[in-house]
Amino acid sequence: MSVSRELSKKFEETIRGTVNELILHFTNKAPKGEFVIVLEGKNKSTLYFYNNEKPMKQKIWKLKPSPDTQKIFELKKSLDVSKKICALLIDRGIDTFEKAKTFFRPQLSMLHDPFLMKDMNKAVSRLLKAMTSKEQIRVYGDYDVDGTTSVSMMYLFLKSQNANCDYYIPDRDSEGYGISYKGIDDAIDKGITLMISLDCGIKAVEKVAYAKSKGLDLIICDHHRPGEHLPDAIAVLDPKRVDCTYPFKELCGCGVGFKLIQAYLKHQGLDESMAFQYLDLVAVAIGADIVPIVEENRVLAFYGLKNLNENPRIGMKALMREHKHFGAMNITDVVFTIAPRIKRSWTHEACT
Ligand SMILES: [Mn+2]
Repeated sequence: MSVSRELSKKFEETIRGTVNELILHFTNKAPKGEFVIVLEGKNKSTLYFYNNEKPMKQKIWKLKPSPDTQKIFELKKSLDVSKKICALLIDRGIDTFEKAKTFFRPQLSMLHDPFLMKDMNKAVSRLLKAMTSKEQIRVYGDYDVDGTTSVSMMYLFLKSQNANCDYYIPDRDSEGYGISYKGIDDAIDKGITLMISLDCGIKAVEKVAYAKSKGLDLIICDHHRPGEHLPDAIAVLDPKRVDCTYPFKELCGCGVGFKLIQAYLKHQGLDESMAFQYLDLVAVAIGADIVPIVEENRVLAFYGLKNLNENPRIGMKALMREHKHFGAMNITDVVFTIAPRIKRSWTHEACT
């Protein structure tokens, strides 16, 4: 018996029931020749069909063992909901009354202190300096949904605070993703002295150094994983920085920008709730960027959807106009209705 046959036989022997049927279903469809099955991860398996040319990869889901019945019983007693729901909650780490309350009733007071984010103090003082001395500020984004909603949010906020600002979204074809030399040169030509990058910038080490040499300061708001070196910006806000102890790592770019707004308001002794009007934009970014909707993202998305449903801004209203769904918009509607329309706008622009 060949190695691959032996492996597949072993695999089939170790699994039963539905999963086994699934495997048989796949194996029936497998191209002629031998196949190898490789197991990976805790809850996910990966099947490789080998057909002497290219391995074809498919993923299947393995069933997680049911949670402990005693645990289910205890949670059922405190929540008074069905056993099935209790089991699903425990599966997701929600195993106490308090955790369930947080999950079902997210509160804006649960949002973390924005100053817990590394460099937030530096970002706020530089922004404040630019605001008080009426410097020209540029909001620099990305062409995807997270990037455009971030720019929209930051631009609207700065304008509401009477800032001298403009915005810039790079052209996908000629400039590509992230901070571009063209964007920097254009900013310098226009007398801009502070640029806030959103959803990009964490890896722009050379470009940020170039901007600095030309007298253009940068505040970076990003959520991508940093490279080996951080750019030499005035402030680098990114919860994925290894030296950032911010308690939640999964914010989207718009979420990081939102934290800067929150911090600015807090620092100025202004009502933090002024930032909450932008949560519709944050919710759209959360949905479109597929960041996990847990913890702080869940609070942001919950209240963002509330804004979208109860008091949509004019642009969002227009994007939702053709929406045939009855009842309230949920995050899936956002992903399949609003996000593609925002995405379409830059593809469209690039075609004209
Ligand atoms: Mn993003």
